[in-house]
Amino acid sequence: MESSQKIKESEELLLSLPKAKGWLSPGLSLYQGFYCPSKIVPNIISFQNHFQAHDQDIVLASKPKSGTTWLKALAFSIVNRKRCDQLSNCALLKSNPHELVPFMEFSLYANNQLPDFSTMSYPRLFSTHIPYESLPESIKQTNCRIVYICRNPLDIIVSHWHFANQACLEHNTHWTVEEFAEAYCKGEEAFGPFWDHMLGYHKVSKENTNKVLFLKYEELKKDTLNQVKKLAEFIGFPFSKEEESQGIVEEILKLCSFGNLKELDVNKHGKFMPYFENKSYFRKGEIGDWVNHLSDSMVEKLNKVIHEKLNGSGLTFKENC
Ligand code: PAP
Repeated sequence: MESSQKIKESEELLLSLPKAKGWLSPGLSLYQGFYCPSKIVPNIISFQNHFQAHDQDIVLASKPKSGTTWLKALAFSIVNRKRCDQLSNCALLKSNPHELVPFMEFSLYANNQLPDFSTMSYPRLFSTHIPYESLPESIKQTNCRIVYICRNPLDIIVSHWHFANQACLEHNTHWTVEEFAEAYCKGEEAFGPFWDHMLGYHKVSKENTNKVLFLKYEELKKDTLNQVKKLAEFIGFPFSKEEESQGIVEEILKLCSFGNLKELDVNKHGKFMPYFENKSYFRKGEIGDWVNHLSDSMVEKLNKVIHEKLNGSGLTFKENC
């Protein structure tokens, strides 16, 4: 349990932070340059103050709706493929990927709890939506590895909008897709601005290829086999020639495929957080669904922001035109 003094300090800090409207009550707070759902600011502070990374740790990082659930499923099955004698016994069949690879800020450090890591086996798999700059120092200083998954912002917006409206049904609020996109243009979105989030991890992935592997949802969709092999190698669990010839890589792709995960009982009916049903993490799983939801003028506006903010960085999204 976090000390009462620290809890009081976090609450006081939270009150002092600039605020923005967010779909998840009570909105967003600007903390260390990023907009964060206000209710989890204390969790982030606690994570920053207490977490001690180990060299073998693997951290999966992303902006919401970039492919986190898929990446969790893939990393979990890659790391555990030898622990369960057959992939058909894999825990993924019984648990949502978010339960198997917990979020630091939403799960492990929630409710003023300090997690007990003693029962976790190595390598430990964690996830976070926090920008690189705000990660605890020990994650940056140790040899622990970070895998970042990025996605076309237009698809992120549409995916997030659907997710929010589903969750908001219980709260009687409704956001139009235009309101959502406007908020993204201003950077006033969970863990945004999205450009700072993406560029932070992108920069480190270029400077230190051993530290951050930068994946794109679109590339993972189009060339899943090679991207998954790259992922396995980066996290220290490469596939042997023998495994490749036995078709283990393909088995993992199938296990973690959208169609397979979506149809599992646990993902059709379970709940992993109070508002969010497991099924809300599996909507369409496609590239380019934004064409069905964003107006031409909104796309133009978003593309202008994307171009201005990412210009010169080497990070581009081909699918926007
Ligand atoms: P989170 O950040 O809240 O965990 P995240 O998993 O990053 O969400 O994003 C959800 C998106 O990934 C959804 O996209 P959509 O709304 O455009 O459909 C979801 O459908 C998609 N997704 C989930 N699992 C998979 C998968 N196995 N393969 C491909 N896409 C997936």
